[in-house]
Amino acid sequence: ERTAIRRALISVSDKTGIEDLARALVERGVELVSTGGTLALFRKAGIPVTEVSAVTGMPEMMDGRVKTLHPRIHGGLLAVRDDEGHQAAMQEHGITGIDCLVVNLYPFEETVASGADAFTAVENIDIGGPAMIRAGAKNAEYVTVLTDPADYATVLAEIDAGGVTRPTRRTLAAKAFARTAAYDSAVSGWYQRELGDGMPERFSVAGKLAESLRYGENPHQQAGLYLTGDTRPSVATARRVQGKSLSFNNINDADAAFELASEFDPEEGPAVAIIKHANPCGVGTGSSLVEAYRKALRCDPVSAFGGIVALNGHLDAEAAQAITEIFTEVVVAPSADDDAIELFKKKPNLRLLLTGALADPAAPGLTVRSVGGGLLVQSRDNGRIGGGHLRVVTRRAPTVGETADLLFAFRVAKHVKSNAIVYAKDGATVGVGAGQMSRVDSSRIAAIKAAEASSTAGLGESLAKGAVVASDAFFPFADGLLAAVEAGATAVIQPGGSMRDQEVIDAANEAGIAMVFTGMRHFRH
Ligand code: 93A
Repeated sequence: ERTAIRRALISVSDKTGIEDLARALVERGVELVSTGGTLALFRKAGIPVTEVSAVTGMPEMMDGRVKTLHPRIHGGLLAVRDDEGHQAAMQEHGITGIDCLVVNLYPFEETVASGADAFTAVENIDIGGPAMIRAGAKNAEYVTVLTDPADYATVLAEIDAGGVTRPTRRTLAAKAFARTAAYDSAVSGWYQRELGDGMPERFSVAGKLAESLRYGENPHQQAGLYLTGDTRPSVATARRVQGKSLSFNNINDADAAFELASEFDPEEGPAVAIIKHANPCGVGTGSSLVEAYRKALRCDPVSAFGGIVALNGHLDAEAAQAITEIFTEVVVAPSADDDAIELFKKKPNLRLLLTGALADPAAPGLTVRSVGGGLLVQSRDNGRIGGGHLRVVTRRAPTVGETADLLFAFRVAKHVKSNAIVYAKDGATVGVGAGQMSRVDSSRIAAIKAAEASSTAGLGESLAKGAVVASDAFFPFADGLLAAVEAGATAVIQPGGSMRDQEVIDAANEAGIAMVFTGMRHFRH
């Protein structure tokens, strides 16, 4: 069951650990064959190696586009060693078996992530590498395929123990095909982005397991975090500065928190979002992060316990201090002061994630969710409503202060599970109604939350008094709006577009409140 390695082809872009591996193989009597750059490195290191062109009898040509694409290489990888016909073909055409293939690919994903132009991206689509990987992996019965430096040591140890075992060859083959699948899906994804917004004819998702998670949404479910290769700032790719690993739910909530905080341009001032169960239980803005945090916390301090906090700016010690005053699971920020990091050390259970920068809320991209038997794919909700999009539909127009709060509330509502109703005042949420099957229930819940927050804060009247209200979708009837009016709201923002818009507008006029339509809906399920 163990296969001996007599001849290895090495062709790598990522040269990590390659010199040591090559040397170790040569010491074990293995003949090495290599392509241009890899060969040059070995020659320089004094490691004996045959150039691939000496094997193929053809020069590497077309700027390296054709180096290993040759029957002497692919025959050597694909030949069934104990098949007489295959043996005869090898004899006849001067093909020698390749028992071990060490290949990693042109760095296409990294090239695209660095913002390279289309020409450079295309030049970095590896053709010969994946072809060899697939050939070797198809013939895993005889060939050992190494696509990851992390596996070099295992294979060397097995060679020393008498040869590479069948389970290892098969495991490496599975990994090899996963790599070429992910690679092609990265190429296809890039191409689709180049082409624009339309939905692709085929959609594949490929990710690399970054971390096995302790369990999924519930303890009886298995789970893992897979990276798609998208290197834009995100929770999935963030650096964990302290604390134990994150759970499935933590990652989901931290992602929601980070995406929401990223809606608020730091140039317009600090903003903080506190998330529980993927919904914001408070969002605040202010002249400092600590002020923004305190305003966010005031909205629903009970739910904020054990929550996830995301900030739109560099975490300072003052904000860090305030955050540690209640139990918080995870804090996400683009970056943090040493003082803040030092302060968090006193709370070893608190996880700090640094993303490097904020996410671009207007960026294009696709979102995926699985349904039985398929995948639902859509372009991400990168719609953003600004002052210029608002259409005043009531007799009274909102004041300047109301308008600012209306835009703030609508931006928050985009990140609240539907049906979403958000009350806001002075740049902070004061009541959030999320995830109800009826809009009027969300409206009532938001008002109740506002009243609770007020009494917790020791205020005489509800924070909903004089607040504004955002609704993620139109009010189908006047009742949801009336619930808001009853609670004391003075202005409303909603997409509009209901058959009964006029009824709702009439109710608003009667109550003397201002209402604006955005023309854009922000469902989120
Ligand atoms: O341009 S290719 O698609 N054509 C090929 O025939 C070929 N063979 C190997 N790219 C090809 N490779 C790739 O070259 C390997 O996958 C590896 O990433 C890279 C190593 O090149 P070098 O040894 O010249 O640095």
